[in-house]
Order: sequence, then structure tokens, then C-alpha cells
Amino acid sequence: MSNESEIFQKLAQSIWDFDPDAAAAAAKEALAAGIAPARAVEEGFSPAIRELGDKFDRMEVFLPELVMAAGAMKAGVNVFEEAMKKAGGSLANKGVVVLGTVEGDIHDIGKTIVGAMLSSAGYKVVDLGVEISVPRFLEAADEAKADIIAASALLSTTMLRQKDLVEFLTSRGKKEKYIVIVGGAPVTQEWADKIGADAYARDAQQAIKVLDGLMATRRA
Ligand code: B12
Repeated sequence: MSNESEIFQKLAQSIWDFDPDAAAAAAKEALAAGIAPARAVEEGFSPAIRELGDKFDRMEVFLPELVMAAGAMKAGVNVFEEAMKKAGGSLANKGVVVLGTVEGDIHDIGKTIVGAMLSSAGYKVVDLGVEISVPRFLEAADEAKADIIAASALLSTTMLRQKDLVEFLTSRGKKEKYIVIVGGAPVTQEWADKIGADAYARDAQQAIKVLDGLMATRRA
């Protein structure tokens, strides 16, 4: 069997090769080797896709390549998602999270990872998908009797929808009812503070920590 660094290398290579089968195989190998999905994503897949994102920024690769790389990453993330869902099934319910990517934004890989990690940590996650309008977040949260609304944005333009979400909740008198957590590559703690969100997390692991803390305070 390969050692950890060889597995991280395989995970990354599958993204550079735009190869979904290799990504799924490397993800399975990581699980078999006992590597936590979060580490496999953060140290294997994510650096590779971010490097491609930077190359896209410098016009060294183009959209079709980014689409293919994202396809490969999704195949790998699906493997981890399944494994994490199984792991989360037996845990106590820590709270209900309604999660989605904001309107105008189709990036869903990071959001899906956050959802899978939260469910593996014992949260019930309602993943609404992408391009979710502000009223839809609230409607779904009310329907699901959620504790938390989690909104992902990957574009500097769509980050503004997170601000709209907080404003909308406030205008409907629902701001105190839900914990609003925001995230996504361009999002920062500063932004979360500025728009009045309750929480920010830079990745899925941190999201669990932050939400565990807020839920404990809420239930105390
Ligand atoms: C893959 C990708 C795509 C794929 C998306 C496929 C998919 N199904 O998701 C495709 C090719 C479709 C795509 C399209 C576009 N993209 Co794009 N894309 C990327 C890329 C390379 C990687 C994103 C990714 O999946 N990262 C891996 C995951 C694991 O990381 P993550 O998303 O950041 O998520 C982590 C954290 O942010 C956090 N997190 C995420 N969501 C949430 C939510 C909550 C609540 C919390 C707490 C945490 C959290 O936890 C996650 C796990 O650790 C980024 C580059 C980058 N550096 O981000 C560009 C990037 C985001 N895209 C960019 C652009 C410009 C576009 C397009 C506009 C291109 C175009 N001209 O059409 C379109 C936008 C279409 C649209 N309307 O949404 C720019 C954005 C620039 C900006 N600041 O606005 C970037 C930064 C690339 C660049 N350097 O120019 N893209």
C-alpha cells in the first residue's frame, strides 16, 4: 500500500489529469489507509484545484479545464461524502443545518464538503444545492425547523448575497432565530462581522468547531 504522501500525490495528480476514476480510486485508497476525509481533501485535492484556479486567473488554463478538474474532484468528494454519511448516521443530533450556495453562484464542491463534514459530526444537514435565493434559505430553514443557516459564496460578486441574507432575516424578525454562518474562498471573518453574520469558518473542520461552540451556548 502507498504511504500517506504518495496518496496525497495521487489525489492531487487525479485533479491535474482531470481523471474522475483516478480521483475516486485515490479517495478509496485514502479511506483504506485511515486518512481522515478532511485531511485528504485539504492536503490532496484542494491544493491541486486551487493551483488550477490560480492558473485560470493568469489565463494559463481555461474554463473547460477547470470544469474537468472540478468533475474529477467531485467524483473523489462523492466517495468521501458517502463514507462520512455512514459515519454520521449513528451520532446524536447536534442540530439542523440548512445549507446552500447563494444565488448567482454555481460553485458547490466546498459547500458539499462542509455539508458532509457537518453530517459526519452529528448535524442533520439539508443541502439545498446551488443558486439559492435569499427567501428560499429562510423558507427551507422554517420548513426544516433548522437551528443554523449556512451560506457559501465563491465569487466576490455573490458574497453580497450573504449580506442580503442577513438583512432579509432581520427584516422578517428571524435574525435571532437562526445562527447564520458564512464561508467560501473570498469570505473572511471581517466580512462576516461587517454583514452581521453570527459566524464564519475558513473550512469544514473549523465550521464544526465554531458551530459546536455556538450551539452549546444556545442550549445552555
Ligand atoms: C472549481 C472552480 C470552478 C468550477 C466549479 C465547479 C463546481 N461544481 O463547484 C467551474 C469551472 C464551474 C467554475 C466556474 C466559474 N468560476 Co470558478 N473556481 C473554481 C476553483 C478553481 C476551485 C473552487 C473549489 O472547488 N475549491 C475547492 C474547495 C474544497 O474549496 P472552497 O470552495 O474554497 O471551500 C472550502 C472553504 O472555502 C470553506 N467553505 C466553502 N463554502 C462554505 C460555506 C460555509 C457556510 C462555510 C462555513 C465554509 C465554506 O470550506 C470548504 C472546504 O474546506 C476556484 C479557485 C479558488 N481558489 O477557489 C475558482 C474561482 C472561485 N472561480 C472563479 C471564477 C471567476 C469563475 C467563473 C465566473 C468563470 C467564468 N468566467 O465563467 C465561473 C462562475 C460561474 C458561477 N456563476 O458561479 C474565480 C472567482 C474570482 C472572484 N474572487 O470572484 C476563482 C477564485 C478562480 C480565479 N482565481 O479566478 N469555477
